[in-house]
Amino acid sequence: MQLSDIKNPTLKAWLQTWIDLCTPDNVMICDGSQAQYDDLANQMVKAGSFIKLDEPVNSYFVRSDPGDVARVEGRTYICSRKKEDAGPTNNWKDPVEMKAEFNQLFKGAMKGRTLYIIPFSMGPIESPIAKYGIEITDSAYVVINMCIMTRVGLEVFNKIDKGAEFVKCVHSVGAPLADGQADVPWPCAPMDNKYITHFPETREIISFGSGYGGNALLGKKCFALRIASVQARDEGWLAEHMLILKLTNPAGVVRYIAAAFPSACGKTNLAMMEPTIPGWKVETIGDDIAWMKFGEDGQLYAINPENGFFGVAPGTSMHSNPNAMRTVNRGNSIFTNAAITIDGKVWWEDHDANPEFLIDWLRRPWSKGCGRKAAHPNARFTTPAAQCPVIAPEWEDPKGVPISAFLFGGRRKTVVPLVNEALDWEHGVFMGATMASEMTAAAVGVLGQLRFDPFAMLPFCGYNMGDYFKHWLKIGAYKGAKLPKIYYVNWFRKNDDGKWLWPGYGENSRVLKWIFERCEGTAACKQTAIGNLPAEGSLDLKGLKVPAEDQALLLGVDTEGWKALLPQIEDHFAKFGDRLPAELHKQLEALKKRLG
Ligand code: OXD
Ligand code: MN
Repeated sequence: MQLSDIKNPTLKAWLQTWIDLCTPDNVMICDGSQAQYDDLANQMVKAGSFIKLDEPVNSYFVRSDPGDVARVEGRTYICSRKKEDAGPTNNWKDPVEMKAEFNQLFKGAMKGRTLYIIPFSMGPIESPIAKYGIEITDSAYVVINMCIMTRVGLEVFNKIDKGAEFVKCVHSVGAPLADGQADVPWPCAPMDNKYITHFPETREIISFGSGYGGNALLGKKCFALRIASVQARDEGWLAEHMLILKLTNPAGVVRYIAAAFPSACGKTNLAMMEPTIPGWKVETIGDDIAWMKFGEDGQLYAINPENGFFGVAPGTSMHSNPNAMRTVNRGNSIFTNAAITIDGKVWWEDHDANPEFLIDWLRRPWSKGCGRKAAHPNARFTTPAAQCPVIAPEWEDPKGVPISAFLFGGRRKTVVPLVNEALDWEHGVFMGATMASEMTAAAVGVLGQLRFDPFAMLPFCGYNMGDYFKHWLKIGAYKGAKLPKIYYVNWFRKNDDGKWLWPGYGENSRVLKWIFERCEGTAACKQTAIGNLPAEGSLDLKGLKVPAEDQALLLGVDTEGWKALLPQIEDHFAKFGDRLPAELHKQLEALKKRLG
């Protein structure tokens, strides 16, 4: 397909404006075909950016620039017309000024490069919940990853021709090539010249200077969360940073659960887990993002808008996530910032292989016991969802799957129990609004620092988070709604000696079982000051050696610890000023009172 074949006048004019500004050497339309994908990957191998792996099949190894390894929240902006619409948790820039700056930055930015046009669908293309986008990029790495992570195809142009809305996504690595200048394996711009910007009113995304997934694969965080959260607010649905899993009990009864955890807190592991309790089955619908709309029956139906997994590699093993290992081992995957063995296989910390020597992600020789990490802690695999051995057969059902429960959680060494059921929807929204977690390597920042991350959406909400809380409350008031129950879970509790209290991974199925049985109305709970905790004996701990004193910490209320958290919650809420819904103040006061 040629540029001249594009008929839609709005699309044509928009593309032409960017082509004129960026002055690429070539323009190519991506059709999502295997032939195009292979061709681009081969070009990347020839250029020295990709290494083709011997194993798994059809897979590539790539190292980024050392300064371009994670999402850059400090360089991420919501360019709403009014600053207060971006809210206190987002960086803001005036949209007119930002566009003027981009007119300079993008001038000739793609010189020496190809401008790729990627038509993509978020969600199965025929789903009433799906949305479409067009990404312009000058990075073949981005094209290849978008082909795994989204549904790339020329049918999207037909949808746009028929009047479907599309999100305009523009990306450049921000590294034009002068005549005769040699390229580098991973072109990008310096940190203070990176911009990840969102224009919520006009549904546009413009990203400059980074090739890292969360900054450059614009279908993911930028569209499916930041822009989609605004669309969801305007249209009455939910776009959330949530995995979706299917849970089947031994009698064959199915329930679907969606769970919000901050980045690198185990969403992929939970979505693909192998339950340790006999007869229970977990299958995957999605591992990172859920889009949910009310069905006619009043239930919330969820789709996974993505087509692949962009998972954190370090820590992934046959122990922690055997199904993720099986998925990547089927090939067709991209490994970014892992280490490579002498015989051409990928490796990362906690990988099941035990090599003596490696070349690390910074191209340095590495030997076992040298004391350095071989892979970057945010090394990633990009792999097709369809090849996950536990992908649910209905994962692409256009109407989505009905959600029975929402889980919120994060990394909390102290205070927060293993599982806690919200007293009602409003209390559940309070739980989501007060979520906090210790920071991980998925974003540039201070590792381990506790930060409030409401609904795991702190870096991803495209508008004022006070209004976002209001939107969740409004969803709860939807006429005829059969609302999911809400739970707060914490797999990461430690004792005073720093030892994990809960084994996690497949054993988390015990918590899922309790939640399932709460939804069925068959498991007992005890009402406490903080919510409904499992009643004595109702959480299945059969065959698990968790000492009684650890159980008491995991399943009890640390009243003093909760009281100590209250001032922090007050400070957190104060940030939202009068945009914080009164219901959340009321919930905080009620919690204080219950704690005594
Ligand atoms: C991700 C993230 O890549 O949350 O999913 O950073
Ligand atoms: Mn994520």
